[in-house]
Amino acid sequence: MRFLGYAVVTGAAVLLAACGGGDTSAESTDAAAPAAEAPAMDAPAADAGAAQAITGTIHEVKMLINADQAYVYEPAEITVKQGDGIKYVMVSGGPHNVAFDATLLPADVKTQLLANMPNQASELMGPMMLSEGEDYTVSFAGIAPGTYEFFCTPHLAMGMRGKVTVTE
Ligand SMILES: [Cu+2]
Repeated sequence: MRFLGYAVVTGAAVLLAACGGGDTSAESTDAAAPAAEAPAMDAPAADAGAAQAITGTIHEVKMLINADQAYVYEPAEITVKQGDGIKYVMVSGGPHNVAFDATLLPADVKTQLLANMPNQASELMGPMMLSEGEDYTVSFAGIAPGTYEFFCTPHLAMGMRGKVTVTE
């Protein structure tokens, strides 16, 4: 029985390109910001900014279990330019995913990441990847320069963490 199933759904990032908003730098609107963050858990910031598509390089970060039986992102630290993307690729030792801790992010970065991360399982948490070769791409377009930590939810306790530094 043959099964042509290898071309799994990997193109979610393409959908990000739909809402072309140009330069929506909403950073200097501090005048009218009541900071009354709605506690809505399931509202992915509909009014808070559109996804911005990757305009630069797509970097690859592997997710694997290494020879020391450690769960790692490889590389664990990466520098990208604003507008680049990171394609996280499941290699071994899954399930893995990519999640950001909202409490560690500046508000504007959180808002843009919420918009830029497709298929979130929950806030700022990408879907689980179980099969070798699965991937998940995050756009860092519109993300303010800085260093942001991410982690793998299933392996957080085992130290599976990474850092992305976004430069202009
Ligand atoms: Cu993991």
